[in-house]
Amino acid sequence: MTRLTAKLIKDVPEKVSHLDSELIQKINMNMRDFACYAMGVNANAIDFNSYTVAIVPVTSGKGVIGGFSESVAAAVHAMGMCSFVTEKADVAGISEAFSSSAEIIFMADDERFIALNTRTRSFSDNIWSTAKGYVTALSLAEGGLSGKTVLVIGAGRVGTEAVKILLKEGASVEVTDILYSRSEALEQRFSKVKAIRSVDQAIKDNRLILNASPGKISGKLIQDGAVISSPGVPYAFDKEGERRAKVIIHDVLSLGVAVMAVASVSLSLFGIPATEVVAEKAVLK
Ligand code: 2YJ
Repeated sequence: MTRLTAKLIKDVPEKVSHLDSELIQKINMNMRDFACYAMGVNANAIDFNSYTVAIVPVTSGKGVIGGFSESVAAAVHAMGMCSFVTEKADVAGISEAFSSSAEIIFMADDERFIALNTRTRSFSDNIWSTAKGYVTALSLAEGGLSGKTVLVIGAGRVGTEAVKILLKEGASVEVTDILYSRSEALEQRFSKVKAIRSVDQAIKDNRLILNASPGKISGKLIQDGAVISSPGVPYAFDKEGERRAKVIIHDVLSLGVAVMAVASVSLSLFGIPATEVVAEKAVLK
């Protein structure tokens, strides 16, 4: 998975206030309603104000990313929750979060990014939440995915989760990746998945696209009227692609964080386990 950089996320706190209007225009829902819809819960049943969320900077691996914790805090705050970044990092930061009675603790190293609910002992995961959010956004923008073919670009961790969720939505899935062996592995694992060797040809042939890769996508390849949901960072599209596509849903961090936040409160309120594996089953019951 692509490691975020300070440059990639520098606009997140400022942009998060515009995200609601952008989402309303594209999928007819603001970020909070969208995240609740993705998790299958009623937004009015959650008292967002009553939650205190701490974001703990983590120094392990490649270290703290400038603005990362603040961006997560801004996205959580935009949903109506109280949020703060702990002064200390790592274990000292976790103890600070507990001492401040934070109910939910967001923290990320280079491998995982989780929201831990300290009361329920459950956690939500960024990979699953991002995949769930972007499949849901694609479905909303398209008016349902059942019986339709969706191309997933990128067979990494988000792409793989997206494939699983798309199959549950009743879509047929094509997968393409610059490493063909990765798409092939998904084809072998799931009977309704077709691996496509040529990334360019796959894009030309498909109107519905979930882009979970970090690569650039030439506008020349995009079909007129394409519906695209794109968690991949950095942003993949040029002006021509933007002109041709009916809609491109993309954000660097906030949508995934919004779904994580709702998933992390879902267990206490609705009995929905918020771990990435179990949540998938519970929500779709
Ligand atoms: O606390 C910090 O500032 C850093 N330890 C944050 C590390 C952020 N982690 C990543 O960028 C991982 N690749 C996962 C990010 C998932 C975003 N979709």
